[in-house]
Amino acid sequence: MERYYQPEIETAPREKIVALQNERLSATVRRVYENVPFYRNKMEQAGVTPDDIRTIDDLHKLPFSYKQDLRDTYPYGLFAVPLKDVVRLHASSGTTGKQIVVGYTRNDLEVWDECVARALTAAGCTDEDIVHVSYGYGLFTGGLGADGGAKRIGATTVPVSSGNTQRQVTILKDFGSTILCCTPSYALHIAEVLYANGYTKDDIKLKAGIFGAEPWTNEMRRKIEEMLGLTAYDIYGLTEIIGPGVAFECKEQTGMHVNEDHFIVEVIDPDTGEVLPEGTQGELVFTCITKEAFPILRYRTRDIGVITRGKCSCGRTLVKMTKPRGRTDDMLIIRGVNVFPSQIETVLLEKGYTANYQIVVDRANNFDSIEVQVEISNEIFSDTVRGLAERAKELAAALKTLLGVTAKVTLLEPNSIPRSEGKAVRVIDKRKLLD
Ligand code: DLL
Repeated sequence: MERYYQPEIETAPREKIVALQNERLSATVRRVYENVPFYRNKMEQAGVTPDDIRTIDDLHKLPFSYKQDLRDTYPYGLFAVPLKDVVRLHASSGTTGKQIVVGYTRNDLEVWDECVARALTAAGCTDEDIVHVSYGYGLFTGGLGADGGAKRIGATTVPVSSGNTQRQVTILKDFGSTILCCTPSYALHIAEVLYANGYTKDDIKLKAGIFGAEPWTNEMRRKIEEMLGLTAYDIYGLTEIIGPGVAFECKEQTGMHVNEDHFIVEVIDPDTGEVLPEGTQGELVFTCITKEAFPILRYRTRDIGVITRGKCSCGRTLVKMTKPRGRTDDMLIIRGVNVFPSQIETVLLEKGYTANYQIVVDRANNFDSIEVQVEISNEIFSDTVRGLAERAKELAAALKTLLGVTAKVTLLEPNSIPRSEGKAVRVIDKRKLLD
């Protein structure tokens, strides 16, 4: 039985990882300085030369990179190799703005497969598994990323891509898939369609799910685990760094191990740019140290998390990042109070509601309003009008206690919120249209 566990890296003593990072960082910085005018200019402006970057302690001297830099140099301005050496392009449009493009050499794809193979292995995948990939295939990195990792392990890959949920259910059942890869919101939708067809978790063979690409709470995790009868693992990544596989969860399910031999992670204060100590919440910043085509330096992800280096019961020594609780640009400021959609999700699921919800934010007469729309089950829906009003009141009170702001609650009939086949849209911020 084959897996893809690399204890020489994954459980390496800290000194070994640091030595590897020092060597790879200084080589990467030199290479981009010599090959990418954008980095050379930025470093010159900051008064830094490659000779100044010898170890990871020098990292803070380098300027940050931002999504806007990718837009300004669109399409190929940040590539560090000639286009003829690039064998794959991926792109991401994001929710707003112009799309960004990244490139991979043959070796970059090998590195990527390795990162995802480690993630799948940590979730128990071997060459005997059937891996059902419902992340979208195409320019989005989810589908081909998961696919490459499964292939590296030698598992049987089912490249379904996203969409046509009825067919997903048939394939899961008929092919006997044991591992599901998709966004957590789509996993929940697949589960709904499974049950709507009269089946249960006993009719499928899934044992693990590798879910990521969007924020999700532990309450959502338990819901998916219960409905699909599997263990749900988190996986993190972003197009600009490599795609899925930057960090992955192990059996302990208390955060994700960063593939530190390929990426250096820092946590910074998003307002001042100052590097924060381990254990402090801040914005995650990544530096690629093995990528050839697109080795981005100190990339500001806007994801908010915490990193910790405590001992993990799985034996891995790779630093752990918490589930990103959201993005700096997802955080809603309602009448001065910071609210993350993930906090609302926690309350909804704890109170027994579905994870089919949407948050509508608006502004009238300079007063922000927030409305939480959530679907209720068929049983609750058949309750009396007074019963429903009571429920809405109770939920509003629970939200007020947790968030510190008053939210309007609207209970919706089952199946009224559009289902996601990829990243779920949780927030509709009408204020943006007013600005
Ligand atoms: O979402 C890559 C990916 C594909 C990751 C499949 C995991 C699984 P982008 O489309 O560029 O890439 O979006 C990256 O998604 O900055 C986070 O805000 C968010 N994100 C990704 N994984 C997680 C996660 C892919 N596990 C952006 N938890 C990132 C929370 C996540 N947010």
